[in-house]
Amino acid sequence: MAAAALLSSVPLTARPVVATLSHSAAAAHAAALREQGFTVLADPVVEASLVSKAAVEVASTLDGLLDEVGEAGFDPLDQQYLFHEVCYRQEGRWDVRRPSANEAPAWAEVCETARAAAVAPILAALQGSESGEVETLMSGAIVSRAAPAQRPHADADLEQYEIGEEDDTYRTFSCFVPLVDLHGSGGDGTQFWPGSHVSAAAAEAAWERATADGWEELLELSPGAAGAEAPACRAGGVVLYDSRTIHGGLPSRGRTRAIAYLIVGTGGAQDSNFPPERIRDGLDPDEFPYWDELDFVQ
Ligand SMILES: O=C(O)CCC(=O)C(=O)O
Repeated sequence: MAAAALLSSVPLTARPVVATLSHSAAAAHAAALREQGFTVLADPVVEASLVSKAAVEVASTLDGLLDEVGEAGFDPLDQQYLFHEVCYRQEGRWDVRRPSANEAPAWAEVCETARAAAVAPILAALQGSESGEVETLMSGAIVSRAAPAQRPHADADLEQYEIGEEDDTYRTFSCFVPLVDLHGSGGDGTQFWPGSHVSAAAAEAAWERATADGWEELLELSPGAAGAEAPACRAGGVVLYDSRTIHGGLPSRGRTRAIAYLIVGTGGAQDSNFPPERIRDGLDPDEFPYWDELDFVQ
């Protein structure tokens, strides 16, 4: 179903929302989330001017952090590091923790708007009267700059599959709000393996297929060849996925690609993607590997 058809055209004035979801649209997104593990609001939910301001805040936050990482004695581009403020897990792809709303007001507003306009109504439709509090667990941005394809993975741990099979409310979800247009399988967005979230066995099978020998070369030639879907989404739209779904970032296409995100949990499920150690904690830079020393990067 085209995402545009899932949006009603009722303008809201209280928040910088372009359109809000009707009940039937929320139900359709909930069904996609339940069956495929992800759903997409391909047209903007957040106003373009707010998206542009958030993109500037994300870029300046990352640049400031890279300076700090360098001042602390690390190589901000060539070493792998995981800090409370920023994780550099894979070359060219940073996970930046969102600073306070005072420091990055537009970024915070983008996340809050997506939560109110998309996440809350879709999760209410998904979990109905069983739904308890939708807790925001984390908020940040993924920025890729000349990144290779990301190894497909799930964000959930094994416990989440196990408890989640017994308890339909025990879930975490990521809400991505791209700050640039994502152009689908030929672009530099995120690809998902539909249906891989339903059990640990399904996730493992999809992961095996997705990371079979030569997966990176295959992806460069033909994204989606390994059974994945890479949805297009305009800047300010939403890609909402169940953390158990196998997914991975596509290679960068000669530009900076920023995606603001929030992670929410229901039924008491928790998630944290940043460690407690801070850039200025005095860790020894010599203990951190360089990219060319690493054979396997998840
Ligand atoms: O960069 C992307 O498109 C996805 C990022 C992601 O899944 C991650 O960093 O875990």
